Amino acid sequence: MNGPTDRNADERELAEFEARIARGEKIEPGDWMPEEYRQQLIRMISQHAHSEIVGMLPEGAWITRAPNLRRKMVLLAKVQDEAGHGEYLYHAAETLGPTREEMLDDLLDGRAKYSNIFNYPTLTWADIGIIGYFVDGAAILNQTMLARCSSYGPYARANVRICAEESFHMKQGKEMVIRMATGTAEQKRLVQDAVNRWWWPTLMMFGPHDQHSPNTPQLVRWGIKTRTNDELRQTFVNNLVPELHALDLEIPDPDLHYEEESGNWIIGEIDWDEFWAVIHGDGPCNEERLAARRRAHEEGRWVREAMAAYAERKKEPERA
Ligand code: BYC
Repeated sequence: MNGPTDRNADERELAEFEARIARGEKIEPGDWMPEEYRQQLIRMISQHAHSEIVGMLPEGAWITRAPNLRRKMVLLAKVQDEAGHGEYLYHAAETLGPTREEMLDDLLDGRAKYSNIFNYPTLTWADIGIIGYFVDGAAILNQTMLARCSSYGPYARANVRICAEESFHMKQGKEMVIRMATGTAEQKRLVQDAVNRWWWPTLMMFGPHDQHSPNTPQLVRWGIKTRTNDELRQTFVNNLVPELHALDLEIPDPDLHYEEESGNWIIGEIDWDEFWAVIHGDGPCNEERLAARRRAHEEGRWVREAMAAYAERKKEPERA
């Protein structure tokens, strides 16, 4: 049990830690940090890493069906970038203690969460445009905040690189949506159908309403998040609605309206039952996504074993 002297020392460390955050300093690996801060970061960064590598799957399914070589090359590059984002993020999380193997086991055993959005199917080519435009657009808003403000150095720096690449991803998706929305009647129909299916799940990406978000107060207190789930969601809606109207695309929300006094587009109620079901493993594609990750992990086993054997051999003294 901690005596009064230990408690005073802990309080002094906590006060100094919070003062560093208030001064805008970054916390670096090895610095003193409260255990809850470390655990919150492991939770958030590992979920983010899992989202990147699971997020490769719905788009990866369309690489062989891209309509031309240019689109195929762009999509390949995007999916490869996402693998890279997973790399930066697993490395950032490893600085806090867990190994990559432990984090991957949590994902493959179904214990870890990853973004709700990747549990929906990509039914048509238009979905690839909408993922870039909506999903990467939502991700950029959230990750720009984390890049600028997250108090943990390795996570903030990983997000700087991720955002640079996400901005290219978003632009290629937006360009596809503009081309399809202003193309043939069939292209317009496909893109409208994709908007209808992806609108609500994208809004859920920002997380539950602030009053139902248990983690936000602690994350804001320690400078990991600087804007709440509802604030970011509102900014996203305000940016996107006029753009969709300009493309003559309908938004599947009969309650959507503009509020003069706040200058906000106000959305109808999100189906939170759907959100909670999806993030607890019961969405349209959860089983399929985890099965694909497990298969990839098994199929890559020989590569990991070969690399480990090679590293062992390199340690041996040179044979004459
Ligand atoms: N999906 O207290 P709350 C990408 C969970 S990848 C699933 O508000 P917090 C991309 C939450 O974890 C984008 N679960 O949480 C990749 C918590 O459960 P636990 C991924 C969600 O942390 C490939 C519970 O609900 N981005 O862009 O304050 C291709 C209560 O939530 C979700 C990141 O991961 C969700 N959407 O806020 C293309 C960014 N929302 O853990 C694109 C980093 C909430 O207590 N993460 N939950 O059991 C964050 O910014 C925050 O963690 C969140 C949630 C805003 C997501």
